[in-house]
Parts: sequence; C-alpha cells; structure tokens
Amino acid sequence: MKAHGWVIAAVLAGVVAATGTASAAPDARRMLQSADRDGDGMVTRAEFASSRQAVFDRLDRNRDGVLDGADRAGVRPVPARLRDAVAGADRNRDGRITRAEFAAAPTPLFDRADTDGNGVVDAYEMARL
Ligand SMILES: [Ca+2]
Ligand SMILES: [Ca+2]
Ligand SMILES: [Ca+2]
Repeated sequence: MKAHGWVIAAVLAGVVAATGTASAAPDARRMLQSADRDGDGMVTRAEFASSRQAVFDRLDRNRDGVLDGADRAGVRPVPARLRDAVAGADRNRDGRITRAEFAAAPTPLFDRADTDGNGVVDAYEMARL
C-alpha cells in the first residue's frame, strides 16, 4: 500500500529521533538527552514518552491525531533500510498511525539504554551508549 510506505517514511523522518532505532551511539545519546525535560541528567520512561508525543505532534501537520497521507507535505525521505524500524507502530496496517498506536510502539532505544531495566536512563547508562 502506497500510503503505508509514506507514513513509515514520515515517521522515520522525525521519529527515529524519538525511537532511536537506527542511530549510532552518539545520536542515541543526544536523543535521550533531548528527552530530559527537567534537566536532571536522567530520562524516565515518562519523559521519553512525552518527547515521543512531541514528535508525533510535529509530524501530524493537520492536527487530527492521525499520521496519514494528509500530513505528507514537507516530510523528508528516509532510507529504505530504516523502514522496518517503526513499521510496528502501525498495528493494524491500515497505513495510518494514530496517536495511541504511536504511543504504544516499541521503544528500542530506551530499552537498550536502560540496562538495569529500572525505567530510568541515568547518566551512567547514558554514558555507556
Ligand atoms: Ca529527567
Ligand atoms: Ca494528521
Ligand atoms: Ca536504568
């Protein structure tokens, strides 16, 4: 489905930043740091989720709560190899990604960074990325 392909591309364009799936370590660290809303040097899962929602809002240009063909304008193309990274966000494969689907998508970057699995990426874990 054509629409599906572009949504994936759209999500990746701005959202690899939030999910961090395809990035090298320094990028991953920068993304996590940018999610540290309260600036305490640690990123909680809640902070990460809220940063991801901000990305959704940026991509959802017409503000209808769904990423689909209507939001296409201005989206940068992304490498095909990155597409699988967020394909999972579109749970029902209808070519649209709702806010809920986006929020529920896997968080590989966070999960990888949080090596002790306590729901917080602290400075030590961040430095080891
Ligand atoms: Ca924080
Ligand atoms: Ca939209
Ligand atoms: Ca941790």
